[in-house]
Amino acid sequence: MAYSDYSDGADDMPDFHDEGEFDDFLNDDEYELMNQVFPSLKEQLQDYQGWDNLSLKLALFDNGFDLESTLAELKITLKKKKTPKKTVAAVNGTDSVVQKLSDVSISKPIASNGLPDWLDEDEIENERNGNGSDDEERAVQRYYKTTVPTRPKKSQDVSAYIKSALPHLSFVVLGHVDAGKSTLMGRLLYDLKIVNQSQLRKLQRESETMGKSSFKFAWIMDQTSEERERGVTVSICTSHFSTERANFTIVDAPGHRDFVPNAIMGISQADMAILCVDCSINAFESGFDLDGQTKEHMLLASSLGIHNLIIAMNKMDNVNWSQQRFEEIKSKLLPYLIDIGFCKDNICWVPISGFSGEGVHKIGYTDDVEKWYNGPNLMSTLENAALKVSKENEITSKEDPFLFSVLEIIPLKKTNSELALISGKLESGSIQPGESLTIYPSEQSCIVDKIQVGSQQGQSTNHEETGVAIKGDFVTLKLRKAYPEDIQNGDLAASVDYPSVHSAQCFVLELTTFEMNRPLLPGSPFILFIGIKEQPARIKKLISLIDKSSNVLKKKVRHLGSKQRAFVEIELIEVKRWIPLLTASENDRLGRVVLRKDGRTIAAGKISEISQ
Ligand SMILES: Nc1nc2c(ncn2[C@@H]2O[C@H](COP(=O)(O)OP(=O)(O)OP(=O)(O)O)[C@@H](O)[C@H]2O)c(=O)[nH]1
Ligand SMILES: [Mg+2]
Repeated sequence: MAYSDYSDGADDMPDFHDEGEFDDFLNDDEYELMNQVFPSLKEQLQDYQGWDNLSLKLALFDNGFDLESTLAELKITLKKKKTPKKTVAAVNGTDSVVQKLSDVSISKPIASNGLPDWLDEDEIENERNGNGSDDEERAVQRYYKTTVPTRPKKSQDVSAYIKSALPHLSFVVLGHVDAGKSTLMGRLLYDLKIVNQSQLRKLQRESETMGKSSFKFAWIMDQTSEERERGVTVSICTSHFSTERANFTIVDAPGHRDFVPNAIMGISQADMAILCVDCSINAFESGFDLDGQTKEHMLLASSLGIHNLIIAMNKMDNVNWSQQRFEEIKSKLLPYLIDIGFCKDNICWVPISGFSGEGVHKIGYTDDVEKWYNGPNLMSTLENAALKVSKENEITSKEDPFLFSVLEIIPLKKTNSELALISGKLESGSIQPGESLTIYPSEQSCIVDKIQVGSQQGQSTNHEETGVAIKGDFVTLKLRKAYPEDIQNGDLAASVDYPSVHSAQCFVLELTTFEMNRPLLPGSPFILFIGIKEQPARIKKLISLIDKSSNVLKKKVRHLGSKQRAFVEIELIEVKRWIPLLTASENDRLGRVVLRKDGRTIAAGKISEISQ
């Protein structure tokens, strides 16, 4: 039957409520044809408004799937969009528009009493005077991209450095709201004397005044008035500290369901996770069952490439340090963790009370507890984990290319020296002062002048300069020949000869869906979380259903239901600023994404192919 024959019967067609219903109406041949012509039609109508997927598909159907005649017909009826005004300093055709996420605090500043102490004298003078360049908008051609690396100022042997340096571990603290995450981290910083007695007394007085004395340790991490009044963590709080055996970066995440996007940001910065579990009667159950965040946080951690877990079995004081309760929770939690991809040998279970301190660092277990638990306390477990992670890094850091996630841009007043201070995490490889890097998506090549341990903002015991930074380190880079106004949180820096940082609108994901209320269809919109960025996107095409080993099971896919795996083409929408993309085979952590819709995590995926 000729396709035009169908259009004759169009009068008999039912009313379709959505694209999915219409797809179901098509027979297999029509469906195949539709998938061939529909993407081109959509692309050619990008400059037009007033259409949706269903109306385009109906028009194609009416025109016997003929692209040219459908286009001609639609161009008469649809209105042309107004051309958007381009902002200057657009590189790659990218509009430099302030991204939504830059408003979200990713690390709370401690009271800043001046300028970074490692600017040169003349730079400090410029900062104080606000000297420097004019307000002229910068032109595209001022960005300079090179592919020829520069040599370090004082070249150091990276292997020898890795062997001699203390290991560094970053960990995110996850768990259901009120599980005691911030209290536990506050207690840890107090035990480590990063917070002293008089500071804690002050917090105690202030929290008592507000009738919230049980939050005195949590307030070490929860510093905004909103967080203190509500008694919940909202944004992530980063802190750096050192022990004799290792350097650490804490990322305290919020447990409340409204702030899951911030928890995702925290996970994307961490090497491993502590899951804080409230062992009180019924509390574990309400955090674990139904819509509790225990499961969602663990699913996110596993999907975003975290392999090592410490389960902080917290509030054991509330259950009289009962071994039976400890084992009961473990027996419910462990099968779930294994089911979502964690390995039993990579999970440590530590009984603690963050509030009273037993099992954290300074305060030991009572004799009664030692009768059934003889493992290390939380701090020793963290140090062991740091050694394990640094052993893994030893093999990889030296050979791998330099990749760096920008987490903060430290604001400077105007200078005329093309200077930028950026804090972030080394995701791969190493860097030394004197070496060059390119920042994406603005594609500006800069020279690293100095490297400082930790971040300028956030609480830290160590702001020393270093001659080398390696994978896993959190550092602040002082850059020359940089344009900080075109660097944003979530940008990516790579060695100048790194071949493949893309900024594409479409890419292919190897996707795993979770429990969903509605199936995913071509055109289904969602929010894509990638690193510390979030971006509206939609399903462009369901390519094939696959099994656990990524073997193709079925090529023609109309819907994707809960707990299925598929190759899926994704299209970014409402792009305000291009996102630098890497495939999961280029970098396992940076190539992972999470999909959320209506406040729920619906799927996770690895980028397998990026369209040019
Ligand atoms: N009994 C007891 N109470 C605790 C313990 N740890 C925390 N709490 C209490 O639990 C409440 C919540 O503590 P937070 O530290 O704010 O919990 P959180 O997990 O950080 O909460 P969100 O960040 O909002 O998800 C506070 O009243 C704490 O005093 C503990 O070990 N034992
Ligand atoms: Mg908290």
